[in-house]
Amino acid sequence: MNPIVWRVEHFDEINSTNTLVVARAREGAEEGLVAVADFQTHGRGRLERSWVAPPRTALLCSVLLRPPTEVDEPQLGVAAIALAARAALVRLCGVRPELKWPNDLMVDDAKLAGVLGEYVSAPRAAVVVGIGVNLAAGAEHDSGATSVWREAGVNLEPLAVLDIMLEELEPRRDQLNTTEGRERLRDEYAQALATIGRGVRVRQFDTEVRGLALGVDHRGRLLVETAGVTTAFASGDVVHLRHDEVDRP
Ligand code: BT5
Repeated sequence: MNPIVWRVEHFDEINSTNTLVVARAREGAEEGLVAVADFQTHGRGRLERSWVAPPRTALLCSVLLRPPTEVDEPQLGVAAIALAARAALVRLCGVRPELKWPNDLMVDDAKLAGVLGEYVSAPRAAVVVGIGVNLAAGAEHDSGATSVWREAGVNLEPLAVLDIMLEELEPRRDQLNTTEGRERLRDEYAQALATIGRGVRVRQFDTEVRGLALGVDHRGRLLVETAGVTTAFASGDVVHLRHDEVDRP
């Protein structure tokens, strides 16, 4: 296993760390490139949504991974960085967010962090995973968001969180490289996902499915059972249903 060397590039201001790292991936940059910014002018969520954080209130970073070619979608990379961020927060301040499939870190139904995974196919397969973690007061985007400050009353430095998160990402990045490793990563992901075992509504493009989230498969796709039929979702927006909503059509 090749040890990874993280090469961190720090920007005071940038359009989006994901946009930069995707561009570098297309230029052939090696695995391990990390972009971190104090502020993003065009922070991106999924599906053209925006990610908003005032200057220096959040960890805003993106990482370039080059897993083997059988990993041809970003979801396991999303899992790896979400789990690494969660482990870093536990170590630094005791906050243990739950993961919500596909890309949220949540505390009591409020969004603490979001992950954006992008797959780049040429010139060589790459997965770019970016994460925004709300740290200081003011990072909370709206009433559905929270921050480490709000949850734990501590001010964490973005670069200190990045350091520990990269330390935690290293073994999970190794796992991405082998079939057995990916199984272990999948198991850790399934354990951390509050989505599993819940009634869910999954919206993908213009379709909506309601069912029971059974688990995640070896590619990190969400398995949802509806009327005896199991569907695997590679992407989508998920709503966790309340227990009293589960059986109603
Ligand atoms: C995400 O998308 O949650 C992915 C967010 C990824 C952000 C990181 S920051 C570093 C890197 N560079 C980038 O340009 N992006 C990545 P999604 O699940 O689509 O959620 C987007 C929605 O989250 C928005 O439509 C808002 O409703 C909400 N939102 C925006 N800013 C937020 C914040 N700071 N905290 C909580 N929710 C926020």
